[in-house]
Amino acid sequence: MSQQIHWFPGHMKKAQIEIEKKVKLVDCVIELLDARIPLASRNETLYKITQSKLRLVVLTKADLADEEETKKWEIYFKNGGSAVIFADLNKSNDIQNIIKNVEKLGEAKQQKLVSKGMKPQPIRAMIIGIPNVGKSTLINKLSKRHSASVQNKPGHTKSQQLIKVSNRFELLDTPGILQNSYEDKNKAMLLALTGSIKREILPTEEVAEVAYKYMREYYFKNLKERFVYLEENDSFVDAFTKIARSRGYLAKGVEDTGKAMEVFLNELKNGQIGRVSFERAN
Ligand SMILES: Nc1nc2c(ncn2[C@@H]2O[C@H](COP(=O)(O)OP(=O)(O)OP(=O)(O)O)[C@@H](O)[C@H]2O)c(=O)[nH]1
Ligand SMILES: [Mg+2]
Repeated sequence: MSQQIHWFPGHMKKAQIEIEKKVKLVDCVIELLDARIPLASRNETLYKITQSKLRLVVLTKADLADEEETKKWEIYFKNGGSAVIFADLNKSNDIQNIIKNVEKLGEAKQQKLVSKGMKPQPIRAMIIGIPNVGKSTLINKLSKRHSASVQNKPGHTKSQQLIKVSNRFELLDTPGILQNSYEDKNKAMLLALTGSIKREILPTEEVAEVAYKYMREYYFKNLKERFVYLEENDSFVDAFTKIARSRGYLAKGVEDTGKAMEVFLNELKNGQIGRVSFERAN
């Protein structure tokens, strides 16, 4: 596990410099983390740049994560001193909850201004997060103007914009940023599993093996529900041979396990193999 993964496109380096400048303009950061991998989806560089700001941690894609684990993660972040909520960004209640929590963080600023006889100012927030955690989705929902483009691909957003959410809440959009190297290959693996780095960066077979063994250990029920013919002691090779056979993926008459792995990883990423958390809270 000593191999390092380098993936840091030029526009991301530029964005990091941009964020360093813009962070001075905001009171608060809304840090989006993927609820399925709350630790691996935190960008430490971003975290450090924004450390002095008010922070709302939002565990996104909670609809795809294991509810029990998410509850534990919520406690974990609370214990670390952050305001934290989990959200399905496609649910309007959850969006309202985000707005409510950001406005709550802004109350102290408002009261301070009012007590000095000044006009209350909106809290200015910026969204931070690695690619694919839902930044554009959240901006779209908050602005209701569908001004930020949303796409299920890492590194899609490349520019920044300012959006007025309410009289009490202004928002600065920022693109996703990744660390330039991963000493921990497992972390890169987790980011590939959830779609925050391109999967081609790691060999499909390696990612599929890790994912399958993890699922077999923690979520065999989910596996069994989708692939009824799997048994708990199936080896990695046996399992994907069975999946390929059952789905009719054949190459020259032989089970195409590579195709089965690709499909498996896609279904896993999209929640078709049930709710899964890839990092455990304890
Ligand atoms: N199930 C689920 N899907 C979500 C949620 N939030 C976002 N998505 C989906 O995740 C994908 C990525 O969302 P984006 O909003 O484009 O993510 P982003 O952070 O802007 O990504 P970059 O622009 O690449 O940095 C899209 O397909 C969204 O529909 C969520 O809470 N639950
Ligand atoms: Mg985006």
